[in-house]
Parts: sequence; structure tokens; C-alpha cells
Amino acid sequence: KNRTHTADAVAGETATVAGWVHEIRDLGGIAFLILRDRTGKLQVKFEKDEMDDDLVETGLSVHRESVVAVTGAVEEEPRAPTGLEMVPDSIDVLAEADPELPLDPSGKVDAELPTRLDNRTLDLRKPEVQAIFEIRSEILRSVREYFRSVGSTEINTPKIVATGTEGGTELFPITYFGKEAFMNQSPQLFKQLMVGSGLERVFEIGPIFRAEEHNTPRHLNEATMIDFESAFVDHHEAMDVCEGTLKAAYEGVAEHCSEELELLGYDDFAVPDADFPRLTYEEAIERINATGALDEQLVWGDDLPTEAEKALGDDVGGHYFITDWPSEIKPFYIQDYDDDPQLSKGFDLMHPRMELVSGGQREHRYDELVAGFEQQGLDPEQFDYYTKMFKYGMPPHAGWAYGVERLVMTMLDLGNIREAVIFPRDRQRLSP
Ligand code: ATP
Ligand code: AMO
Repeated sequence: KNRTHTADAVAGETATVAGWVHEIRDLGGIAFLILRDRTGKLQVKFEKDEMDDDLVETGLSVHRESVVAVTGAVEEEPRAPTGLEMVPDSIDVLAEADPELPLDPSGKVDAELPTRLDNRTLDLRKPEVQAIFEIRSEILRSVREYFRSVGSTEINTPKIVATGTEGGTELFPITYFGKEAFMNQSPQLFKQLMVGSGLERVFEIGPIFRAEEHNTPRHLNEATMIDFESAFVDHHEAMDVCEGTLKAAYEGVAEHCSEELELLGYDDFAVPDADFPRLTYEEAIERINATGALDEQLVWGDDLPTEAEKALGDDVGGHYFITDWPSEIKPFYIQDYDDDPQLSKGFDLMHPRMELVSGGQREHRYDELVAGFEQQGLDPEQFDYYTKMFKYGMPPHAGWAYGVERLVMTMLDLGNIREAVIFPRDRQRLSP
């Protein structure tokens, strides 16, 4: 029989509910099968002396996590966890589960993260794990809605590419009909090419691939990025949209995910409301040095090590931007200040725990762009498909990219970025 009702909305003299056997509680004369579906749990009552023996036998011998469909009348029962109870007329076992489960979805036995990731199907039967992915889905939904409100068009760009953009060491090479090719690190060059098209303002939500050398709690080898790029804005306007995107994501979750937040133990989920401070890189290193958290003082030109990001995060206490980075530690496509070429119009959005976004004003002038390649030791000829279009009317533009997993991780205070991906890819993990 097909399902007629879900566990949270059962009613009537005959309803069919389908789901997983969460638990069987046998109290002697009476026994309960707790059936679980996406919406919750339903108590199914077996009164052994009053019911058909076969029905009782089937209902009580089925293994936990088997899939069953139960048909019967729904009655009010104040002692049932949801206040409702089903008295079954029939039970169909749709898929019997092996009694040896690699992971206990009831959560009574804790599992280590690797075991959970190896058995994600079972792991996501836990409501608090499911909640992370419901929230991730809501983040993407509200971000798309926000992009629409700022007049941005969703695009999809190639993931098999000819060049890297974010530094040559982190590329995954592949062979493409005998030619060398790579998995894409970032939609950077494609989204820039599109601001020069009639679309002007674009976004993309898609996978990126990076051959990160180390295993860390905040790096993945395959991640999802939210990229934004717009013609006729400067880096400060791009930061406004970046801030708006984050707030839209938090607002969407606050508005639509109250149950999920509760499951995850949030009773005080707060949407960041103040404007995020915009510190220059110079101010940032002064503040970091003033905290005394580092053994060695930072000097101008240094990248910020993890401890420095943490010290500054604690000091600021919320999201903040770091602007005006040294040109040398930002990529070739970031524009420098004309009156101070050492200084770039690149920015990062930081969460107190880690970097969430990189972005900047782009170099849209052909000659300056090509000179930038040479300064960074790159061969502009390789990027001809990109630079060429800067000869035919490329408007001033700016943009940025979020790592979706880092956004989920910081929003929900997850300890490891792998918890924010269903099937993470890291140095050890290639399947499932
Ligand atoms: P970006 O996001 O700018 O490409 P990233 O994501 O690799 O860089 P960040 O998030 O900027 O790194 O991290 C800042 C600091 O974290 C780095 O300066 C470095 O000290 C440390 N870090 C970055 N990548 C790694 C890594 N793979 N293993 C260990 N530490 C790292
Ligand atoms: P960047 O390299 O800083 O910038 O990446 C942007 C954001 O993506 C996330 N991210 C990652 N998350 C998990 N694992 C990884 N290995 C990983 N790498 C990056 C981070 C990071 O802040 N083209 C530029 C963006 C731009 O200028 O528009 C870029 O790729 O949250």
C-alpha cells in the first residue's frame, strides 16, 4: 500500500504510514513499534492477545531500520510521545535491514566521524545530522533569492579547464583527449568574462577542486563555492553585496529552520545585524601584534597565519572584512591602487574562526592585466582566452566567493568542515 500520511500528520480510521523501524519496545502483553519518517515518529501499538498472531509476529520480529508500511486506525493516546498512536490492521515489510548495523541511527551509540562518513545513508537518518543539510539547503535557497533581488543572473561554467587561477600548486591534472587539463579551482576567469557580456552581474554556485596538501578541519579537496561578480561596482560595493548575502543566509535559516536549530541545540541563533567592520590589512596586523598572541610580531607583507586570524577574530568578536592587502599576496586579477601599486583592492571576509570569502576589485585594463601576469611569473599567452576579451570593452568590475561549507560550519559551529558535506573529498577519502 502507498503511504497516505506522514508521521507528523496522521489521522483517520485508516491511514498508511511508511518509514523506518526506529525501535521496538516489548512490555509483555503490549508492545510498541516506533516508526520514523522524515517528519517524525509514530507509535504503533501491538496488543498481543487481541490481535492477529501473524501481524504481531511480523511487527515485533522485524529488525531495526527495516522499511515498513503500516496501515491502521489512528487514535489519540496521551501517553504516546506525539499524543497519537496507530493500531495496525496490516504491516508490510518493504525492505528488511541486516541486524548488524555499522552505525546506530538512534544515536544511542556514538560513532566517530570516519564511520559516519563511510555510512552517510545511515548517519543522515539521525535528525540532528539531517538538520545540517536542511540548513545548508536553506542557505542556498535564500542566497539565490537574494541574488535575484540584486539583479544577478545564475550561470554555470566549465569544471574541466586549461589553466589554474589561484596558484599553480593546488591543481588536479586530468587528461582530456590526450591534452593536459585540470579540474577547476574557481570560476574566477569565467565569471569575469561574463561581466563583460550583456549579463553584467552574475553568480554561480558550484563545485571547485583543490589539491590541498594537508588534512585540516577547514579544507576540502572538493568544495562548493558561491561566486559573485558584477560590472560597474567597486570593491566596497562588492563588500556590501557580500555582507547582504551572509545576512540573507542567516535570515533564511532563522526564519525557516527553527526546528533544525532546536535539534542542533541553538536557542539563541542570531542574525548578524550590525555592519561588519572593514579593517585595512595594515590595521589588522597592528591589532594582531597588539594582542601579543603571536611569538613573533607580524610585519607588512606577511600573510596571516592561522593563529593571527584567531587572535584578531577574538579581538573583533564578529564578522569583519580585511581590505587593502599587499598586492604580492593577492592573485593577478586583483587591481592595485594606481597611487600605491604595492597595495591591492583585494579583501577577505572573516568569521572569528576562519576566512569565509576572498574578493576584490578586478584589473579590467588590458595593459595592466598583462603586466600583472608577468609580475607574478605567469605566462599571459596561456591565458589568452581570457585576456583577449579585455581588448573589446571590459567594464570596471568586482566580485568575491564564499566557501559554502565554511559558511555552514561557522554558522552552526561545527568542529570539522567534513560535517558540512554529505560525501567529503579529502586526502584519504575518495568513496563513497
Ligand atoms: P585561500 O582561501 O586564500 O586560498 P586557504 O583557504 O588555503 O587560502 P586560508 O583559509 O586563507 O587558507 O587560511 C589562512 C591560513 O591558514 C594560511 O595562511 C595558513 O597559515 C593556513 N593554512 C592554509 N592552508 C592550509 C593547509 N592546507 N594546511 C595547513 N594550514 C593551512
Ligand atoms: P579563495 O581561494 O580565497 O578565492 O576561495 C574563496 C573561498 O572558498 C573557500 N575555500 C575552501 N573551502 C574549503 N576547502 C578548500 N580547499 C577551500 N578553498 C577555498 C573559502 C575561501 O574564502 N577566485 C577567488 C574568489 C574571488 O576573488 O572572487 C577565490 O577562489 O571560504
